Amino acid sequence: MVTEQSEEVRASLRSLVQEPDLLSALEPVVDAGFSAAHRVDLDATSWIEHVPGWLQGADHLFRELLETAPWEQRHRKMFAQDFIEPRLTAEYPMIDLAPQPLLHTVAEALSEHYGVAYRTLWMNLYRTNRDSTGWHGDLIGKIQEESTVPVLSLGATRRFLIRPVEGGKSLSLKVAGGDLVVMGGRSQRDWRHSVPKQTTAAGARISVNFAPFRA
Ligand SMILES: O=C(O)CCC(=O)C(=O)O
Repeated sequence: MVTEQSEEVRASLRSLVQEPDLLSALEPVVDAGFSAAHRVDLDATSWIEHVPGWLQGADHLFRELLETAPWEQRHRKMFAQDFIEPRLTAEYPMIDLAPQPLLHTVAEALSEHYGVAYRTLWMNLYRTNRDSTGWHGDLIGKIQEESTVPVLSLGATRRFLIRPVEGGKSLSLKVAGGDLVVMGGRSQRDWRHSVPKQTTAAGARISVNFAPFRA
């Protein structure tokens, strides 16, 4: 269920935007050669790739999205109860229409490199260390056996976990602003990923998640 941007959401965005301006002096540039990419085979048919520092000067995009994306608070019904999701969410169903030109550049670089035409994106805003995403596979996994899902991180460093669908040991990546994490192969079917809450303080983080279509 989606609600309109409430005064509560607007107030929490204002408080984040008012954080001290830590904009890096670096202009935003993507590493089109993916030179720092490190791929891990999760099993014979699934993989995850971490590209540290893929977007140089990522603070500019972080700030722009914080201020201009259509953030909203979503709710979920589970067992007849209404749960407030522990994050804010925003979507650009058609990347071509997103008002931030850098998102177009990023999508084009990802499409070129991974051979997938990324046309849609959704974003999560983790306001503090208490915001999170629970274990899940993305909806594309219900439609395609194999997929390539890039997630661009902006802002604070958080842990990104992935573990087999049946449970067990998870692989943990420490993901910083400007890093790219890409899940490939059958990872949306056979694996589950999450961004857990943490006890140590963390500032705001935005994840930008790309897909070829809106699932
Ligand atoms: O925030 C992230 O890094 C992952 C987000 C995610 O898994 C999702 O929105 O489906």
